[in-house]
Amino acid sequence: MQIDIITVVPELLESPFNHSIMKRAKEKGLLNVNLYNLRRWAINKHMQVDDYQFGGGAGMVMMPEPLANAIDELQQAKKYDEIIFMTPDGESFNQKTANSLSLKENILIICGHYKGIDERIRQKYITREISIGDYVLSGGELAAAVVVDAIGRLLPGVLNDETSALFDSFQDNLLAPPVYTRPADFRGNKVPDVLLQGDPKKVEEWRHEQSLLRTKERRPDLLDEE
Ligand code: 6GU
Repeated sequence: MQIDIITVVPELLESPFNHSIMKRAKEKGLLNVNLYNLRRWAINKHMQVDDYQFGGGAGMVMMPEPLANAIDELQQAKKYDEIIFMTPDGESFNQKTANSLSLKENILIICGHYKGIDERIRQKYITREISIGDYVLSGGELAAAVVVDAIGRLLPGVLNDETSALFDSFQDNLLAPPVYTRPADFRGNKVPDVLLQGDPKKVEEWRHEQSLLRTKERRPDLLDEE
């Protein structure tokens, strides 16, 4: 899978994909992330990519020309399955969205800054608008890192059996059960017996029960979803 990202702050996205699981995905050739600095398509020598908004009001807006030129140029090299704009007024990102995006070949992500991007770009180019939650970040970069991480770990071959995504929280609308490692007795707090007894069927039942309990307590809303 190929993910291209257009941003005015590529520095913010340089580290997140170079460690741990994302690093492995890259090394195995399963995920390739390219960062493009929007200023490469700036309209003048001041490297301008934003301007005041018509009608007045605080905050700058990302201009249409640099974005349109950037997208046009990148689109000449490949056909994108989705052109995603990261924005707090987009659809809420969740595991279902991550699952469906992980099946795509080529994705372009536009990170917004300031007050956002000119509406005409949204209408002409953007196929999907995504928010990572009901709070405002100073730009779309950290949100894009979240989305790329969530997608990347789902690509076949990125995770091994031990880290398999099948048992993640949310994969079946349930939160993950509690987990324990050695020692079996930590300062008088013991690991539940069932996990020490070695009966895989009982372990499986216990985990499912714990998942349900946890979800009822913490996220009852998940149990109402289809
Ligand atoms: Cl995608 N962008 C910004 N700027 N803020 C956000 C967001 C995105 N998702 C939640 N808050």
